[in-house]
Amino acid sequence: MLHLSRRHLLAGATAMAAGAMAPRAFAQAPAGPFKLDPLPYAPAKNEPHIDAQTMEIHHGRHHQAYVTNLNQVASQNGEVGRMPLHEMLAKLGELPESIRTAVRNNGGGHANHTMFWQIMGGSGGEPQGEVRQAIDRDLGGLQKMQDDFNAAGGRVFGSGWVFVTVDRSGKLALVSKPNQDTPLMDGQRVLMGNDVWEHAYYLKYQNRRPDYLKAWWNVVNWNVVSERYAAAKAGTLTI
Ligand code: MN3
Repeated sequence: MLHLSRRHLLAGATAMAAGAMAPRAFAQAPAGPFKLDPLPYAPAKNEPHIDAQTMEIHHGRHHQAYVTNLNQVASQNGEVGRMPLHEMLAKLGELPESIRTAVRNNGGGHANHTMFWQIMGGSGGEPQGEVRQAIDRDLGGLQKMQDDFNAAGGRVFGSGWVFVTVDRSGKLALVSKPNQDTPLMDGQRVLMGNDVWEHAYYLKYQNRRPDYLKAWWNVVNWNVVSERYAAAKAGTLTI
């Protein structure tokens, strides 16, 4: 009996190893056209404010799922993936109704998280230069902007995001969205944003979303935010 169990275990392990070496076994999950970029830094880079395990699960499983689901939709609908993601999200109403919700949720999720990883991995502090001037001019200064941003994030009922949008003239505004909606769906551009889904903070902060919102500023990469601001004014910022 023991011998049999051991043989079964070995057979199972062999099959798993073979499966891992044979990607064709997973051909039902299309590889593109959408791709999950690796995190631009180690998962522990945002410690202690955002723990490494949260980063790994959030990027490798949650974001991966949005990409996988979006590719699934694309594999059945030629028009999905033929235009850039930000354009498709701005034209959701032109997509067939049967796939609109799937593209909204998974395309929004892909765009939001792609932005999110970019603007983290820094060491917080204060922004400099033009983006700082814009924060002072349009959002009442850095402290007020952070307070208002955190308050808006705290008010999101259930899952969603809080964003700072930026227009072609460089003007900033604060906006929150439910689920995986994004200002891209309104034809706007996102300077930066924070994810207030529980999966973004629950392991470390449990129900204390305000603590997470406050701590998150310690990992913002203001250099990347400044680059996004310059790109927005140049008309080259997409997601
Ligand atoms: Mn998320």
